[in-house]
Amino acid sequence: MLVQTMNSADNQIKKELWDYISQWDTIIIHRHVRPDPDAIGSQCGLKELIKATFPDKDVFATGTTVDDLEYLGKMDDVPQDLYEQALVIVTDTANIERIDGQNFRLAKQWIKIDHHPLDDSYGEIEWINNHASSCCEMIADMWLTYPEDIKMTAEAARLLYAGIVGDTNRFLYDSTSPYTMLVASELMKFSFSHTELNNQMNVIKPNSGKLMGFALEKFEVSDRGVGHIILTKELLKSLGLGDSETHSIVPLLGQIEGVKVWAVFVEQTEGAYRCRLRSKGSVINEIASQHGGGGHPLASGAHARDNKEIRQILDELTELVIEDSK
Ligand SMILES: [Mn+2]
Repeated sequence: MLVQTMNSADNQIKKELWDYISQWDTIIIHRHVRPDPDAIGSQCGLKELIKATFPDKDVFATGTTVDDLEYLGKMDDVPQDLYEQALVIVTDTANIERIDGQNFRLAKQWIKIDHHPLDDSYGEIEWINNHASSCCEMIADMWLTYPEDIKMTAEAARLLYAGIVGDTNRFLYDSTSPYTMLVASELMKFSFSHTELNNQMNVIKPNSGKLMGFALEKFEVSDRGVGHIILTKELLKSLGLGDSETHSIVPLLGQIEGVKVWAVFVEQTEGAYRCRLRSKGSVINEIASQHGGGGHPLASGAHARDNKEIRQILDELTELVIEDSK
């Protein structure tokens, strides 16, 4: 199979990385807290690829189990003493604090594979490609670059496909490139049901549907096109929802006419908020990093300690939109 990769400059690091992986008998794969399909897909997809290529290796995927994503993969129990002799690989995680499962610190060597702009540097080998739509795209790209060395399976293809669909919001986001489509097309050739997978990814729980209703009704958009909504702990409690179940309203709110940038604030501890920032054009990750967060130019996360900081973030977004419309 001959496929032109988008980033031939990092072919070297892919080779280095796979060679390095091949030297270890025990490999433990971590990913970020509050996982999404890309986190689980890249973690479990990579595990599948390594297991299929090297059946004798012990490969584990570890972290908190998320019931909603169990159709992608279950987490392994990893005895703490295994870490000493193990290689740790972390997928889809920009910051060391966001790694799920702190035992990774017990390992001697770490590898980082990520598509977020370089934030924290950690790991013996770091492979960062912020042109990739998703971490799953990167891992599939590694296979497409060295298809003779890496064995793809239907299950790995399903997992990697899920992460690409998840992180691109079904190939809608700006990060979707022609290469993303090529990778997805190659993965689709394996025998898994993409319709079944899409249906699983589309499922909305009744309470999440109610949250969507609430969000659409209460979402405020300024005449400058800055939208926001605040979800209090009390509201989420009344709907029986946790913070991790609030992500589905984020793309939804961006569909409302006139919205240029938008913020979804979710109350964490009393009066303090986690914030998801999205934009249709203005670059927002600088504002995010000024408020204890960071991320992609058009999709970032931040924190607001109180209502005053919420106001501040919204004011800064308004200034940004005004500046960009000049
Ligand atoms: Mn991702």
